[in-house]
Amino acid sequence: MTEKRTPRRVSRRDILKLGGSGALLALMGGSGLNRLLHNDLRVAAAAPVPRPALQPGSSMDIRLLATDGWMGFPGRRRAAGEGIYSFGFRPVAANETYAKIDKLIQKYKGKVTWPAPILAIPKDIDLYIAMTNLGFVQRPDLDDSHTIHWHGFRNPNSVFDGVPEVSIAVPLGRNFPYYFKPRDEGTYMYHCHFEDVEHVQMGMDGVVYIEANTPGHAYDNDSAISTAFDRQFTFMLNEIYSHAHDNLENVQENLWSDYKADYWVMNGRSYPDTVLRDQELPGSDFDLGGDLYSQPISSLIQTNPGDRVLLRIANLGYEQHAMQIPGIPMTVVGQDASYLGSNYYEATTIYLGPGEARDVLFTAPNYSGPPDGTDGAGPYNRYWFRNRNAQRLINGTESGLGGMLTEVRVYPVGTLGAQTGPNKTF
Ligand SMILES: [Cu+2]
Repeated sequence: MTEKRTPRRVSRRDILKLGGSGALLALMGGSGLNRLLHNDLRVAAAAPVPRPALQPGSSMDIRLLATDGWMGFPGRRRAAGEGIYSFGFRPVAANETYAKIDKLIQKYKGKVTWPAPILAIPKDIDLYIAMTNLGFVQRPDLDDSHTIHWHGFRNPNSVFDGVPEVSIAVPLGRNFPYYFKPRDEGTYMYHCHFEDVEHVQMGMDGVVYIEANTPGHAYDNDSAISTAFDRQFTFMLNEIYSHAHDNLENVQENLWSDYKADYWVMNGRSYPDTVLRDQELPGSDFDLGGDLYSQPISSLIQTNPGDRVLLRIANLGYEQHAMQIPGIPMTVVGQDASYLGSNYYEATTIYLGPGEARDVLFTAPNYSGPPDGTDGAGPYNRYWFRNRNAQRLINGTESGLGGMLTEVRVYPVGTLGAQTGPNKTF
């Protein structure tokens, strides 16, 4: 930062880089302070994930890798070389949590997943999320930093808040361990906050929720309206402005004020891909031996009659979305990770602005034949969980139904066993 340069225009990207490199600290304090802080950060980054000794079960280690890759949609299949270029966070297997960065680059660079993994976090634990910036295969010229910003989280210290202008960003090829102490249960979202208009639209976002201490409830102390549930499903709502993705892939400038989405997605897929189970997405075989996909999260809702179904819905698109399940009334019990208590409301349409979340419960109706379809679990009645705006039920220029749409499948009594995890389909 001390080298002499010819003056040039300083972009927003440059300012963010300064935040990530510690130069911001130099501006704020003396050089000795800066050296101390900067060196400490380097030591922290070199260690796997620094943590104090803790009781077993009271802490959790997660590692997320930031990189790029391609996503597949109807009309834009990766197998046809037409995937949509994206950025994102992907998880690593538990035995790779402490792996060296060069190994991770070899194995995962360019193998993005979208959305970022669902993080289901117990309340009151010590949570460590190590984020590693692997860089981009398609854009080696972009040395962007990344951050993790946990949207709506009450963070006592901005160091771990991930807003690069007032905090730390993770430069290319580096690690940073984020620390969180989740005390307020509910549904949140997390995303990269570096060049955030671009990086969020490019795919660096996911759902994180804090589990209540009361098993099977979305919130503790929920006497005003029960939040008990039998099954839960998370939904990350987004739109895709594919023109911007194509511009980034091809090193073209992009005018974000021209934002005009042409795909509308839940959990990184548009209908009919949304109803496929975890490993059925077509054209997804370029990834790691075919057992992990770039868009691994199914949006299919499967339930027995009478089950209480919890929908954790978050919106990190740039449009407001209005969601409906025609034929099934919904009860909104939580909003932006807060229990609504006696302010809960019944609704046929759920409105979510950008950055908003809702916890929604419904009781699955009875199964009444004849079936609307049959899948591996058996015959079912079908309901639609969809955006009420028909112009968002399309895929680009493809004909037919698509977009922000999935199915609720209700089977005869006793068909499904207990759910083993959020969004788990059978
Ligand atoms: Cu980023």
